[in-house]
Amino acid sequence: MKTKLLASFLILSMGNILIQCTNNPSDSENSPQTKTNDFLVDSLATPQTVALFCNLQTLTKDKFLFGHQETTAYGVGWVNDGFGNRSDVKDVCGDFPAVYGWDIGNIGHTTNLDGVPFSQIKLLMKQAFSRGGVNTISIHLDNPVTDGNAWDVSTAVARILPDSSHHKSFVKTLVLIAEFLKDLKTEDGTFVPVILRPFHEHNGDWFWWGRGPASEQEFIALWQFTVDYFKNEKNVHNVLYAISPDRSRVIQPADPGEYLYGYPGNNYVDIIGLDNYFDLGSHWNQAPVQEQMQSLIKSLETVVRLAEERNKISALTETGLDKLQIADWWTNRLLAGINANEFTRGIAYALVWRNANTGHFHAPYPGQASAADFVTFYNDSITVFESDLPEMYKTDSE
Ligand code: BMA
Repeated sequence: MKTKLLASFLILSMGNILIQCTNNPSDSENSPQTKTNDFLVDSLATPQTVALFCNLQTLTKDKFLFGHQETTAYGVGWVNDGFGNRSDVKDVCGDFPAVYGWDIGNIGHTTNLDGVPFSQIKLLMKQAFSRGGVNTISIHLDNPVTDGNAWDVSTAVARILPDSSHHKSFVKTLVLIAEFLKDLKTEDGTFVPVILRPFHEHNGDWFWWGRGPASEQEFIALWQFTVDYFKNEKNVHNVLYAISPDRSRVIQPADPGEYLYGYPGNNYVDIIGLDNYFDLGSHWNQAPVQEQMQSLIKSLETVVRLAEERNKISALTETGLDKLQIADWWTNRLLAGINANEFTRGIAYALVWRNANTGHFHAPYPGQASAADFVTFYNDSITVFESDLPEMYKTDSE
C-alpha cells in the first residue's frame, strides 16, 4: 500500500443540494431546488456523481488513477475466478486498479461482445464501487441498421436520427442501455456513478458512428440526442459523459482543433478523453521512439489544456501495448509520458485495454515480460491504485 492521497480540495454546499466545485462560478439564482449542480452535463446528477467529478478534477492534478478493462471478469488463462476478487493486475502488484472499464456492446443479449454476462458486469461494477473504485463503460454497439457489429460501417447514423427509418428501433436500444445504467444500484438505493464513453474513437473510420461512415454533423446530432434522451426522457442521473477521439487520426498532436472534431459542445461533455495507443509502441506507428514520446506528451498536454479551459476533466480513456513486448513499457513509455510535466500530469486517469488471452492482453500477468516494470510503475508516487484511493464519492461538505 502506498500513501493515501490527501483531500486537498474544498467543496461548498450551496443551499440544500447544489454542490459546487471550487473553481466554478455560482449560478444559484437560476438553480431550482431540484438542480444539484450547474457545471455537469446533467444538472440533476446524483450527489455521488457530482462528487466523483469534483474529486477526479481536484485530487488527480499531479497523480492519475490506473485503470484496466474488465479486470475482475477475466484475465490471461482464467475466467470469473474468485467472483470479482481476482485480476491480473492484482496477481502482479497485489492491488486492484482504481478504474474499472466495462463494455456493454451486444446489449439486449445475455453476454457482452466478449462473453461476459451482463448480470455479472452489474455485480462486478457494484463490487468495484463498494471498494471505492471508479467505473467506466464503453459501448461497441452493433450497427442498428444492419445488425452487424460495431465495425460494420454501412450507413447508419443518418437512418437512426429522429424522423428517420430506424429511429424507433435505435431508441429501443437506448432504453436497454438506460435500464442497465439505472440498474446499477446498491442495496441502500445509491446509484453507482458511471463514466459513460459512448461512440468512442469517432474521428476514426472503423466504427459506424465514425468519421466517413457518418458526417460530423450527424455524429454531433447522434451524441446530443443520446445524452438528452438518457437524462431527460429516461431520468438517468448517475452518468458523467466522456468523449474520446483517437490519436492515430490526429495529424498534428499539438493542434487543439483536431481533438474537437465532432465535439458536441460543452453542455454535452464532462470528460475530454483521448484513446492513444499510437504513440506508445503501436505497430501502426513507424516513428522513432523519441518522436512517439514527443507526440504522446503533446497529445496529453493538448487534451489537458482543452479540458481545463472548459472546466472539464481530461483522461487517457484507452491506451496500452498489445502483448507488452517492451519490458520497460510501463515506466519508460506510459509513466514517462504522463509524468513529463505539470500539464501531462493533469490527466485524471489512464485505462489499459483488456486481457483476453496470451495473444491479446494489455496488463501483465505473473511471469509476463513487463511484470517487474509494472511493479515499479505501481510503486511510483503518481500512480493511484485501489489502496491509494481517497473517498471519491463524498465531498467535504457531506
Ligand atoms: C477490441 C478487442 C476485441 C474486443 C473489443 C471490445 O479492442 O479487444 O477483441 O471484442 O475491443 O472489447
